[in-house]
Formats: sequence, C-alpha cells, structure tokens
Amino acid sequence: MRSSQSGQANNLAQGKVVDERTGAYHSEMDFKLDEAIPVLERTPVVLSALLDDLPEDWTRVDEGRDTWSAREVVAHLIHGERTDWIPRARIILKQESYRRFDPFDRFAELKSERPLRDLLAEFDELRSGNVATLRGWNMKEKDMELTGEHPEFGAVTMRQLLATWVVHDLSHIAQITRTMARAYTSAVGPWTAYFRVLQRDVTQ
Ligand code: NI
Repeated sequence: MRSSQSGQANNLAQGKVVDERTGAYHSEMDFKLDEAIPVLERTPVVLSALLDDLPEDWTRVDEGRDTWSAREVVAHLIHGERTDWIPRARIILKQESYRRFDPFDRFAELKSERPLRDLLAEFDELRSGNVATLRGWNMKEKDMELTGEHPEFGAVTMRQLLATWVVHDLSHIAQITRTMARAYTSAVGPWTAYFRVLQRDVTQ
C-alpha cells in the first residue's frame, strides 16, 4: 500500500529487506536525486549545530589509536568535497574514454589545527557549491546509469556514487555521535550495559 506525504509518492519501493542470517529486516529506498540532495545539504547544518562552540574536549576525544575525533571527521569531509564526490561525478558525466577516478586519500589533511568553526564554515561553503553544481547539471534518470571506473571496484554508476555520498555523510555523523557518547563510557557507571554504542565491539 502506498501512502503519500505532502503530495509525494512514498519511495519505500523495495519494502522490507530481510537479513537471512539473523532474520532481522529493514526497509530500503530506491535512490532518487531529489530525495538525496536534501540530506546532502543538511549535513553542514547538522554538524554545525552539533559541534560549533561546544566545549573543546568534545571535539577532540577519539575512540583510541588510529581513530578520529569530530574535528578530524570534519577535516576529512572537507577533503571529500574538494577531491572526491563532485570531481568523480564530473568524470562520469563527461563520458570521456579515460574515466578512472583518482584514489581518495582518506587520511589527507586530518591534522589541521585551524579553529573548528573555520573548518565547519569551509565545509558548509564547499558543500553548498557542490550541491549547486549537482543541481545545475540537471541530470535525468538515464544519467544515473552512466559509469566511471573506481580504482578498486571497477565500473560504478552515477547512482551508486551519489548514494555513497549520502551514506558517507550519515555514517560520519554516526561516527561523531558514537565517539562523543563513548567519552562518557566510565561516567555513566552501571548504565554502560544499556547502550550498544558503549560496547567496544560496536563500530557502526
Ligand atoms: Ni569517510
């Protein structure tokens, strides 16, 4: 059964997807650009609301060796705006004979000591520009099937790249909130047992 919200058809097209191993299910959505963009444009707002002007320790705690603090995640997101999503989408859209992406350096520019407010402002500005570029391309459904070549995965579609951009945002927001929650692992005392996020083996 389809329900509608503010005149738009519901897009829970795939219905429930069952994990055969555990029997658990979740529902999924088909990728639609006009549903993806509103998430992409909210991420800087979400991060600024969460992090700007917070007592600094919250933004510097991490989850241990080789893990990232909130500051480092924001620096990583800035790097993605400059070098990953839109540059790769542009390579796909041009459909020239050489369509291989440059590898994305996940560890570039992480250690910036600039004020977090500057990092958040830069991320906001870059993302606004990139969303404007994405909208300006005015891509159609058929453009979503165009492909580029990922250095590890081989052929990937525009649809997959843009869906990955959204999931990348959401997973880093989850990472930041998880890292912050874990800073109080000892502080909550016995309540630790109630929170999956405080169990050290939970990484997502
Ligand atoms: Ni990432």
